[in-house]
Amino acid sequence: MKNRRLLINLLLLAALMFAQFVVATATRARTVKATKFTVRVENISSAEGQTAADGAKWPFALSPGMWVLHDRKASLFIEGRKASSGLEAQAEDGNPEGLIASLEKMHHASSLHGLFNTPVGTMGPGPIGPGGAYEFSFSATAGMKLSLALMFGQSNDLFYAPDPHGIALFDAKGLPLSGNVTSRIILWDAGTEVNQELGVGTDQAPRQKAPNTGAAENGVVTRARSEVFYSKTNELFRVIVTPESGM
Ligand SMILES: [Ca+2]
Repeated sequence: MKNRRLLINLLLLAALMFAQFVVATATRARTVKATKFTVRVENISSAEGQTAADGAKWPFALSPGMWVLHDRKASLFIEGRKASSGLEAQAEDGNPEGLIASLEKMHHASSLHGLFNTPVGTMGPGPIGPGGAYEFSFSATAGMKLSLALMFGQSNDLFYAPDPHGIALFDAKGLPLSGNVTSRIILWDAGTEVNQELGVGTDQAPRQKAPNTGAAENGVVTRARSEVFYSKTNELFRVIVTPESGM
Protein backbone atom coordinates (compact mmCIF):
# COMPACT_ATOMS: atom_id res chain seq x y z
CA MET A 1 0.00 0.00 0.00
CA LYS A 2 2.74 2.41 1.01
CA ASN A 3 4.83 1.49 -2.04
CA ARG A 4 1.86 2.00 -4.33
CA ARG A 5 1.23 5.51 -3.02
CA LEU A 6 4.92 6.29 -3.46
CA LEU A 7 4.76 5.03 -7.04
CA ILE A 8 1.69 7.17 -7.78
CA ASN A 9 3.39 10.21 -6.26
CA LEU A 10 6.48 9.60 -8.36
CA LEU A 11 4.36 9.25 -11.50
CA LEU A 12 2.52 12.48 -10.68
CA LEU A 13 5.82 14.24 -10.09
CA ALA A 14 7.18 12.96 -13.42
CA ALA A 15 4.03 14.10 -15.23
CA LEU A 16 4.28 17.54 -13.62
CA MET A 17 7.94 17.90 -14.61
CA PHE A 18 7.15 16.84 -18.17
CA ALA A 19 4.34 19.43 -18.37
CA GLN A 20 6.67 22.16 -17.12
CA PHE A 21 9.27 21.11 -19.69
CA VAL A 22 6.68 21.34 -22.50
CA VAL A 23 5.55 24.80 -21.35
CA ALA A 24 9.14 26.04 -21.03
CA THR A 25 10.08 24.73 -24.49
CA ALA A 26 6.98 26.28 -26.08
CA THR A 27 7.69 29.64 -24.42
CA ARG A 28 11.29 29.60 -25.55
CA ALA A 29 10.29 28.68 -29.11
CA ARG A 30 7.87 31.62 -29.19
CA THR A 31 10.36 34.21 -27.92
CA VAL A 32 13.13 33.36 -30.40
CA LYS A 33 10.90 33.06 -33.45
CA ALA A 34 12.57 35.03 -36.23
CA THR A 35 10.87 36.92 -39.04
CA LYS A 36 12.57 37.28 -42.39
CA PHE A 37 12.43 40.81 -43.79
CA THR A 38 13.33 42.15 -47.22
CA VAL A 39 14.21 45.83 -47.63
CA ARG A 40 14.05 47.54 -51.01
CA VAL A 41 15.68 50.92 -51.60
CA GLU A 42 14.34 52.31 -54.86
CA ASN A 43 15.51 55.45 -56.65
CA ILE A 44 12.27 57.07 -57.86
CA SER A 45 13.83 60.41 -58.85
CA SER A 46 13.10 61.90 -62.25
CA ALA A 47 14.93 60.36 -65.21
CA GLU A 48 15.15 63.96 -66.48
CA GLY A 49 17.51 64.62 -63.59
CA GLN A 50 17.95 67.49 -61.14
CA THR A 51 18.81 71.04 -62.21
CA ALA A 52 21.99 72.81 -61.07
CA ALA A 53 22.19 76.61 -60.56
CA ASP A 54 23.69 77.02 -64.07
CA GLY A 55 20.92 74.92 -65.61
CA ALA A 56 23.02 71.77 -66.02
CA LYS A 57 21.15 68.51 -65.44
CA TRP A 58 22.50 65.81 -63.14
CA PRO A 59 21.02 62.48 -62.05
CA PHE A 60 20.21 61.80 -58.39
CA ALA A 61 22.03 58.61 -57.35
CA LEU A 62 22.56 56.60 -54.18
CA SER A 63 25.77 54.77 -53.39
CA PRO A 64 26.24 51.24 -52.06
CA GLY A 65 25.48 51.13 -48.35
CA MET A 66 25.15 48.98 -45.27
CA TRP A 67 22.47 47.85 -42.82
CA VAL A 68 22.66 46.84 -39.18
CA LEU A 69 20.21 45.45 -36.60
CA HIS A 70 20.51 46.73 -33.03
CA ASP A 71 18.52 47.04 -29.83
CA ARG A 72 19.22 50.43 -28.25
CA LYS A 73 21.05 52.94 -30.47
CA ALA A 74 22.98 52.14 -33.62
CA SER A 75 26.73 52.71 -33.34
CA LEU A 76 27.26 54.20 -36.80
CA PHE A 77 27.53 57.83 -35.65
CA ILE A 78 26.54 60.25 -32.92
CA GLU A 79 24.82 63.49 -33.90
CA GLY A 80 27.06 66.44 -32.98
CA ARG A 81 30.24 64.32 -32.83
CA LYS A 82 33.07 63.80 -35.31
CA ALA A 83 32.43 61.05 -37.87
CA SER A 84 34.44 57.81 -37.71
CA SER A 85 36.75 57.05 -40.65
CA GLY A 86 34.25 54.34 -41.65
CA LEU A 87 31.41 56.84 -41.82
CA GLU A 88 33.68 59.29 -43.69
CA ALA A 89 34.35 56.66 -46.39
CA GLN A 90 30.61 55.90 -46.62
CA ALA A 91 29.64 59.58 -46.85
CA GLU A 92 32.46 60.78 -49.15
CA ASP A 93 33.14 57.80 -51.38
CA GLY A 94 30.06 55.57 -51.04
CA ASN A 95 32.17 52.83 -49.48
CA PRO A 96 30.43 50.96 -46.61
CA GLU A 97 33.32 48.59 -45.85
CA GLY A 98 34.80 50.65 -42.99
CA LEU A 99 31.48 50.75 -41.13
CA ILE A 100 31.15 46.97 -41.56
CA ALA A 101 34.74 46.48 -40.34
CA SER A 102 34.08 48.48 -37.16
CA LEU A 103 30.99 46.32 -36.42
CA GLU A 104 33.10 43.20 -36.87
CA LYS A 105 35.74 44.62 -34.54
CA MET A 106 32.98 44.95 -31.90
CA HIS A 107 32.06 41.26 -32.53
CA HIS A 108 28.62 42.29 -33.73
CA ALA A 109 26.95 39.05 -34.98
CA SER A 110 27.59 38.66 -38.70
CA SER A 111 23.94 37.70 -39.37
CA LEU A 112 22.87 41.10 -37.99
CA HIS A 113 24.67 43.38 -40.44
CA GLY A 114 25.68 43.48 -44.07
CA LEU A 115 26.38 45.63 -47.07
CA PHE A 116 24.40 46.12 -50.25
CA ASN A 117 26.30 47.21 -53.31
CA THR A 118 24.83 45.43 -56.33
CA PRO A 119 21.80 47.03 -57.98
CA VAL A 120 18.88 44.64 -58.63
CA GLY A 121 19.24 43.10 -62.08
CA THR A 122 22.95 43.82 -62.47
CA MET A 123 26.04 41.64 -62.11
CA GLY A 124 28.29 43.85 -60.01
CA PRO A 125 28.61 46.69 -57.51
CA GLY A 126 27.56 50.21 -58.48
CA PRO A 127 25.38 53.15 -57.53
CA ILE A 128 21.64 53.30 -58.31
CA GLY A 129 20.43 56.08 -60.59
CA PRO A 130 16.81 56.87 -61.45
CA GLY A 131 14.82 53.59 -61.66
CA GLY A 132 17.53 51.55 -59.92
CA ALA A 133 17.09 49.60 -56.68
CA TYR A 134 19.01 47.74 -53.98
CA GLU A 135 17.51 44.88 -52.01
CA PHE A 136 18.71 43.04 -48.92
CA SER A 137 17.19 40.53 -46.50
CA PHE A 138 17.76 39.44 -42.91
CA SER A 139 16.03 37.61 -40.08
CA ALA A 140 15.09 39.57 -36.97
CA THR A 141 13.45 38.86 -33.64
CA ALA A 142 11.17 41.00 -31.46
CA GLY A 143 12.86 44.14 -30.10
CA MET A 144 15.32 44.52 -32.98
CA LYS A 145 15.68 47.81 -34.84
CA LEU A 146 17.01 48.52 -38.32
CA SER A 147 19.53 51.17 -39.29
CA LEU A 148 21.10 51.69 -42.69
CA ALA A 149 23.47 54.18 -44.28
CA LEU A 150 24.07 55.15 -47.88
CA MET A 151 25.55 58.14 -49.63
CA PHE A 152 23.88 60.98 -51.49
CA GLY A 153 25.98 60.09 -54.56
CA GLN A 154 26.62 63.55 -55.96
CA SER A 155 27.66 65.22 -52.71
CA ASN A 156 30.89 65.81 -50.81
CA ASP A 157 29.89 64.05 -47.60
CA LEU A 158 26.12 63.75 -47.32
CA PHE A 159 24.56 60.45 -46.35
CA TYR A 160 21.14 59.03 -45.60
CA ALA A 161 20.39 57.15 -42.38
CA PRO A 162 17.59 57.01 -39.84
CA ASP A 163 17.91 58.69 -36.46
CA PRO A 164 20.39 56.56 -34.40
CA HIS A 165 17.42 55.05 -32.51
CA GLY A 166 16.73 53.17 -35.74
CA ILE A 167 13.49 51.81 -37.15
CA ALA A 168 11.68 49.37 -34.83
CA LEU A 169 11.00 46.17 -36.78
CA PHE A 170 8.19 45.04 -34.46
CA ASP A 171 5.40 46.87 -32.68
CA ALA A 172 4.56 46.51 -28.98
CA LYS A 173 2.51 43.36 -29.72
CA GLY A 174 5.44 41.77 -31.56
CA LEU A 175 3.87 42.19 -35.01
CA PRO A 176 6.43 42.78 -37.80
CA LEU A 177 6.80 46.15 -39.51
CA SER A 178 5.52 46.32 -43.07
CA GLY A 179 5.49 49.11 -45.67
CA ASN A 180 7.06 52.42 -46.60
CA VAL A 181 9.53 53.77 -44.02
CA THR A 182 11.06 56.54 -46.17
CA SER A 183 9.83 59.25 -43.80
CA ARG A 184 12.21 57.80 -41.18
CA ILE A 185 15.28 58.40 -43.35
CA ILE A 186 17.19 61.65 -42.72
CA LEU A 187 19.81 63.45 -44.86
CA TRP A 188 22.96 64.01 -42.76
CA ASP A 189 26.21 65.91 -43.34
CA ALA A 190 29.17 63.88 -42.07
CA GLY A 191 31.11 67.12 -41.41
CA THR A 192 34.25 65.70 -43.01
CA GLU A 193 34.42 67.62 -46.29
CA VAL A 194 33.35 71.15 -47.27
CA ASN A 195 30.13 71.08 -49.28
CA GLN A 196 30.05 72.15 -52.91
CA GLU A 197 26.90 72.59 -54.96
CA LEU A 198 25.17 69.19 -55.11
CA GLY A 199 25.42 67.39 -58.43
CA VAL A 200 28.23 69.48 -59.91
CA GLY A 201 31.05 69.87 -57.31
CA THR A 202 34.46 68.84 -58.64
CA ASP A 203 35.44 66.96 -55.44
CA GLN A 204 32.25 64.87 -55.34
CA ALA A 205 32.45 61.10 -55.78
CA PRO A 206 31.68 60.86 -59.53
CA ARG A 207 34.19 63.62 -60.41
CA GLN A 208 36.91 63.64 -57.75
CA LYS A 209 40.41 62.59 -58.82
CA ALA A 210 40.65 59.89 -56.14
CA PRO A 211 38.68 58.75 -53.08
CA ASN A 212 38.90 61.09 -50.06
CA THR A 213 39.62 64.16 -52.21
CA GLY A 214 38.29 67.58 -51.16
CA ALA A 215 38.72 70.35 -48.58
CA ALA A 216 38.56 69.02 -45.01
CA GLU A 217 35.62 70.39 -43.03
CA ASN A 218 36.76 69.31 -39.53
CA GLY A 219 33.13 69.39 -38.44
CA VAL A 220 30.70 67.06 -36.75
CA VAL A 221 27.74 64.97 -37.94
CA THR A 222 24.69 67.21 -38.38
CA ARG A 223 21.31 67.08 -40.07
CA ALA A 224 21.79 68.62 -43.55
CA ARG A 225 18.99 71.13 -42.97
CA SER A 226 20.64 73.85 -45.09
CA GLU A 227 20.38 71.68 -48.22
CA VAL A 228 17.27 72.10 -50.35
CA PHE A 229 17.23 68.28 -50.72
CA TYR A 230 16.80 67.86 -46.96
CA SER A 231 13.01 67.92 -47.33
CA LYS A 232 12.86 66.13 -50.71
CA THR A 233 13.65 62.55 -49.69
CA ASN A 234 10.15 61.32 -50.51
CA GLU A 235 10.53 62.53 -54.11
CA LEU A 236 13.96 60.95 -54.59
CA PHE A 237 13.77 57.41 -53.27
CA ARG A 238 11.70 55.11 -51.12
CA VAL A 239 12.54 52.41 -48.61
CA ILE A 240 10.03 49.56 -48.37
CA VAL A 241 10.17 46.90 -45.64
CA THR A 242 8.39 43.61 -46.34
CA PRO A 243 8.14 40.81 -43.76
CA GLU A 244 7.81 37.28 -45.13
CA SER A 245 4.31 36.07 -44.34
CA GLY A 246 3.68 32.79 -42.52
CA MET A 247 6.97 32.75 -40.62
CA1 LIG B 1 30.15 68.50 -45.48
